Amino acid sequence: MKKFVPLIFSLILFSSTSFAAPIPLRGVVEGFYGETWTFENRADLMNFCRQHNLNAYIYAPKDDPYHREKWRTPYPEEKILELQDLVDAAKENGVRFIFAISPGLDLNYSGKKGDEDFKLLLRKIDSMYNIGVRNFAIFFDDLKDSKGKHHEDGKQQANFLNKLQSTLRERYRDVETLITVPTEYYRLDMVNGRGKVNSYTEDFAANLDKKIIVLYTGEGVVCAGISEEDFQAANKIYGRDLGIWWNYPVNDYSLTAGGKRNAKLALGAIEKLPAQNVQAIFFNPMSQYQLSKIALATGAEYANAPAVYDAEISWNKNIELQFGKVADAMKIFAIHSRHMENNWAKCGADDAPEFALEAQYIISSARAGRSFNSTEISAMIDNMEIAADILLENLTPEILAECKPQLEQFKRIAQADRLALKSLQNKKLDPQLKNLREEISKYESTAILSEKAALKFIDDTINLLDAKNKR
Ligand code: LOG
Repeated sequence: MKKFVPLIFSLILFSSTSFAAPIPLRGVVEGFYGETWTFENRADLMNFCRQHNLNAYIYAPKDDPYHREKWRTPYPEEKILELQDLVDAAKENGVRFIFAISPGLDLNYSGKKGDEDFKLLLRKIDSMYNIGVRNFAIFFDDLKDSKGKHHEDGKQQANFLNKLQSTLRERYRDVETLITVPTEYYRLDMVNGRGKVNSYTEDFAANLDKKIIVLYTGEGVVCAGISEEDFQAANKIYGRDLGIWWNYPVNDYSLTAGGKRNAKLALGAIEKLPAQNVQAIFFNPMSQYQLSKIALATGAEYANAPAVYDAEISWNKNIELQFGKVADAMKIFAIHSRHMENNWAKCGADDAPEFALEAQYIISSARAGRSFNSTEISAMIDNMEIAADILLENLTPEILAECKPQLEQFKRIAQADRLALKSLQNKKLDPQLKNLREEISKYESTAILSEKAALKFIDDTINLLDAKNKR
């Protein structure tokens, strides 16, 4: 009997590794454009990572000049001290602190200038090693010119990384494997229209040391999901299992006409990611730190058990954990602000699908001149306004600072929805509705939400009743 115990154990172990094992490297990449997180945010994140069993953080804020634009310039002393605190906090919480440099804008790969740049890069890495960093990443993303073309040589980049990897190994025995993001970092950019792999990617993949971890973002930069097939197709191109840089809940591309970033909050769950063979996953968050925690907490659950992860259950649970008494109000708000979409990006579940369905039913009934039942939508609208008020009154100042414009906009939208419903019931446009819609437009330079649900209901109503009035 005794003999069977280890056998049973290894069977259990085996099945758990294949079905519910965590992704080995899992965490957050602070990799967005615009206002960076504060050092307090980052220190708090280390704690959050421990609580949610995330084990890595990549420091790669695009707008830290010393990370990208002025990558050659050493950090000033006070920044080094701040980073030192962070590295210590990471260690205390069991989080790998991965320091990334993005030198691609003007890096020289060869000749005398190449040697010089290599030395300067090592100098930067040394300064981080001295404060305890043992993990490094070199990123080559976003090097396209205004015509959308890049001029990178895949072989040159790969050799550069290989040389850095071997130099670091010789210099420091305890530095871990490099992580990189290639210049063609999403699958549809790696291949031409006929599906043939581009020469850059072919050269980069063929020459890069097999141990170096390569991150990619899926089929596109910001995409709705990565199916098992998508993932296998990308792995095939690279001849290795890729890691994932997941662009949700990042919202730096949610630009308004006024050029402001972060107008829409991504408050949904992480969803639609592969369940098998993922070796590394990093979630790129919003500049709004506290509110990124909803998606990040769900992402942590995914990363710890990809095969059994359920986005909706996780989303509900984590909002309850994070928002306690105001969780119900938060859910009502967040469901209207989770889908991110523009002409090149699409991610996150649809906003308020139940509202959208009800609204569609009412609009089509009204258009056909049929009567309709408005009990459901009426209750939803009331709850939206109540939720906005509860949150405006009860959220902590720090969280409120991240979403006040959006909450106020939510309230305006709810009020306009009520007027829209009334107009449809009376078969006559309430004169206030257009004013309210203009007011909402005015604030759209800072706050966007529910474009295809609660906001659409207002526009659909105006279009319908305006057209009727004109006839
Ligand atoms: C950037 C990233 C940015 C994100 C979303 C990668 C690898 N790089 O288009 O810094 O936050 O998209 O806008 C990116 O995703 N490039």
